[in-house]
Amino acid sequence: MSLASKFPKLSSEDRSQHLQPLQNAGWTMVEGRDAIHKEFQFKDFNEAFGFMTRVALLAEKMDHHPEWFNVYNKVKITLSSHDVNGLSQRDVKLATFVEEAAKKAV
Ligand code: H2B
Repeated sequence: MSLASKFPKLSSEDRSQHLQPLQNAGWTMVEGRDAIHKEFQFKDFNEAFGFMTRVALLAEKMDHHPEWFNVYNKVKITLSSHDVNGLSQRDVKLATFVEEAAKKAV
């Protein structure tokens, strides 16, 4: 079974149930694209890169990778599922983990 059939594009019901909490936490919809975005700021590069490392390990395990950009202590992250050309439950899972990892950043 393909990933796209296991994790289809989020329905509007999924969106109000799973996307709304992330939007309340500061994730925003990307203009012109079915994707979510958030910018994080850490104390310094070490903290930012530690956070990125923890996210990278889950991303690789999930085979679901963020689009991201880092300068010193800032990390900008965009999540979308390329195979469905939009948001899927894999983005919800990764974004939820990203939130936890950012809270625990040291
Ligand atoms: N990451 C994201 N965000 N979306 C995908 O559809 C995706 C991915 N597909 N990482 C994976 C890798 C695919 O390209 C590889 C070949 O499994």
